[in-house]
Amino acid sequence: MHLRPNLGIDGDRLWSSLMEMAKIGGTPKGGCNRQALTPEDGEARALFRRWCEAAGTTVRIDPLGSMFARREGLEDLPPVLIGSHLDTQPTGGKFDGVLGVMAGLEILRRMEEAGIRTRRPIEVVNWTNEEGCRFAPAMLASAAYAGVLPVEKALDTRDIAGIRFGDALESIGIVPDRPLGGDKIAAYLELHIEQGPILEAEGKEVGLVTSGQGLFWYDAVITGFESHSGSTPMHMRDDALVAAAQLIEALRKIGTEANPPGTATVGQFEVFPNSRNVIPGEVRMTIDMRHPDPAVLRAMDQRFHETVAALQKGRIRIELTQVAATQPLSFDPGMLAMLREEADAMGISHRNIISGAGHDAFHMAKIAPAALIFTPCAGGVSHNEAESIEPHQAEAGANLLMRAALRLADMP
Ligand code: HGY
Ligand code: MN
Ligand code: MN
Repeated sequence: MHLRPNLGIDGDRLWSSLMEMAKIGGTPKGGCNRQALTPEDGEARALFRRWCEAAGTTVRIDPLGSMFARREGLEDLPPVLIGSHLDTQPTGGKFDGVLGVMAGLEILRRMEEAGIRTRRPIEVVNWTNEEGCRFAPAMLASAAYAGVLPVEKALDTRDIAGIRFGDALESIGIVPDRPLGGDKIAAYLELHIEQGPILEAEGKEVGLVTSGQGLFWYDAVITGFESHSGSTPMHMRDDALVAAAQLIEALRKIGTEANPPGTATVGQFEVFPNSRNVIPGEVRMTIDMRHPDPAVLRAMDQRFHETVAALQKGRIRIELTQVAATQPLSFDPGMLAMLREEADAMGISHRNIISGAGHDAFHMAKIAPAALIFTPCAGGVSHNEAESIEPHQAEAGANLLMRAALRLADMP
């Protein structure tokens, strides 16, 4: 067992890599628009590959484009994976996902320059399409890796413009050279910003995620009957937009009135024919419901379906397609205890926390001992160009991630 020098990451190098990566798809308001499999994502992947290869690792790509930067171990044992994602929301921030991938890269760089070789290999993963904004569901590639989403289904998903995932992969020159999933892994670690206000409000340096909310996603197509806005009497209408508005208000109540409250959101919305003097004949919208308790999430889902049924009057029809059904999950208590020990050894403040957002770690927890570490973020703001963290917060999180990774990678 190596007695490890009290190794710390290079916080300045981590921060400058974050700022460098943020330039790719950078927006005028200081955020990032680097959606999955766009040319910007392709540019970010090329930069990440260059950095990983310069840090002495080999980079392999799986059939869904996820990137695995591997540092060999002393023995050919199942690896420790450190992952997150480089794709962003259309008006995303600089740190959602990117912090975890850059922190993993920093660990590889630090090990290379310190000449550290752990028993087990360590692989840093950039998961394709974690956000789920361009292609649904979110966490698509880690779901396929964990065997909960068939790879063909993933390759056939289409974005709002009808572009197929598999074709988008090819369009940015991705050539897989590694099978999907498959080999056993020893453990999975992820560092991510909290995307909520708790750590900052309590002045805690890191959050140890005990469990994550479940999430149900639906696409809804609401059809009514198009007709003239001026000559159609109110009592003779089947207005798809009015039905959509009633469903949106019902969802707000479903989220608010759950006990304890959950979340319910309509994020994407399209009206057809979208003409000011035509009664809308069709609305396409997305539904995102979440709750940490499986029974309450089921009850929310039940109430949602009852609402949909009740709205189908006259010529109003509502067609639902479920695009995601991730159950609430709890993380491995042994991994949490290890993180607590390492955080205490570092003398950093921490608290247990539930994840409101979904993460690739949710799927990886199904196939290996997994842990998710949160850092504070300003005002809890995320999925917003104003998302921001402090360099010392990134450093503390990355140091805990490295201690955990080195300890796990040296386990017998
Ligand atoms: O939707 C989520 O929670 C994540 O941002 N993909
Ligand atoms: Mn994320
Ligand atoms: Mn996100």
